[in-house]
Amino acid sequence: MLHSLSKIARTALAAAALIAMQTPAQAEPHMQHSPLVIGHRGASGYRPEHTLESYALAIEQGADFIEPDLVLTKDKHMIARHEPMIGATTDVASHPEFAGRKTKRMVDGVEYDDWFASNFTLAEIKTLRAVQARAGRDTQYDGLFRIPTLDEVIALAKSQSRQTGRGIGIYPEIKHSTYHATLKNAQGRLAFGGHYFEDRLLKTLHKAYGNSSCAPVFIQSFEVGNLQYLSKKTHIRLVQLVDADDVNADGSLSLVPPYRQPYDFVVNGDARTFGDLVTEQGLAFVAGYADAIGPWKPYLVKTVADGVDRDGDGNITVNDRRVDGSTGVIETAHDKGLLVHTWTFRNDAGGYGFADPREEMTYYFDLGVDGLFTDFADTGVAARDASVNAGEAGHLKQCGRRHKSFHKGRYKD
Ligand SMILES: [Ca+2]
Ligand SMILES: [Ca+2]
Repeated sequence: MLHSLSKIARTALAAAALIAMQTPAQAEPHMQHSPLVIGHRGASGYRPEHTLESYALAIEQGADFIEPDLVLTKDKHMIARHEPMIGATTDVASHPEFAGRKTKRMVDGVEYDDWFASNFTLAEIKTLRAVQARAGRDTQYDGLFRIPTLDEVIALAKSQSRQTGRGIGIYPEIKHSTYHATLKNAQGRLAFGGHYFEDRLLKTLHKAYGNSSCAPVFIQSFEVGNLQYLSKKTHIRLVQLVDADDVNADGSLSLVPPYRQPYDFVVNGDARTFGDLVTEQGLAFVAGYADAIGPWKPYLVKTVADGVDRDGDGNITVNDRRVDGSTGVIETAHDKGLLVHTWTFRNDAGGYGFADPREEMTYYFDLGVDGLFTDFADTGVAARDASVNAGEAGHLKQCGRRHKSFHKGRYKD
């Protein structure tokens, strides 16, 4: 009897532990099948990018995910910045105590004369304030907001999830993996070393969310080798970003360095370009290690500059381009079991083929993208709500067993 009771108790404990393990995933209401609105650098159309205030506004506007880009400080903390260079997005230039830190350095084959995050401790970074980096946007918040760590972004997403009753996901990007892995300090030794960044990120994410494909997290990168490395170490969903330099008049992509290839391909002598990653063969390759592909939007929708002033404003701009429809990348990616998340949608720039940013985003949602990045989350939410795909059960369950069995690549076992 005692033995039997203790067995029951053990079973109950095991069941309770299982429920406890499953609870975080089950409690994430953002795992609906409606396509996702991802707050690009927060609500960066309205606030200085990559600040807690920018992320909080994106959440308030209805974003499902907030997007911290990550770089490393001298003392190996992950902070939210779009580049290792911090001159354009902070007030560092107005700090005389840091004037001597300005230096020239190569990042992915391009030389920059700037201040670099890895030459600053986190305590020093915290003395800086963010500024609006894009011309034409509101500068009234310049100098007010601090630079957040990833831990602070996670804490915000979790507290806002509780307050709003919506699960707010995070979408961290590992910036310049190869650069960070090979960066040397003043003593000539590796500042961080190979895969320090990836290992540190996983440690933080697994602690915060667990090692699960149902974690409200996507990890993204423009490089390939780091995602392949991560795919062997985590179930958290991975996103292969696909860049280009520009879009040609005929709608084809312009592939000019440093936007021609993933930088680890450049270093390793792999001749494949970003464009090669979205062919049928390329997408099958990506499906072997990633859950989603994140191509720049002209890879998904072909637009042609044919000289017609479609919006009738007297100027020929990218907004006037003729929209020729899907390139087929969305459909092929879905066939390979990949989600498709695309970027970047801005009310104030780059509306290839569209003068109205809401109409542009609705068009992509209607075509079947599973999510998109926008600087203007409020417009993104309105665009999704206007889409035929809003709130419908998607063709892909976004996590869990069905998700795994669906995959022809990464989860085919
Ligand atoms: Ca990013
Ligand atoms: Ca026009």
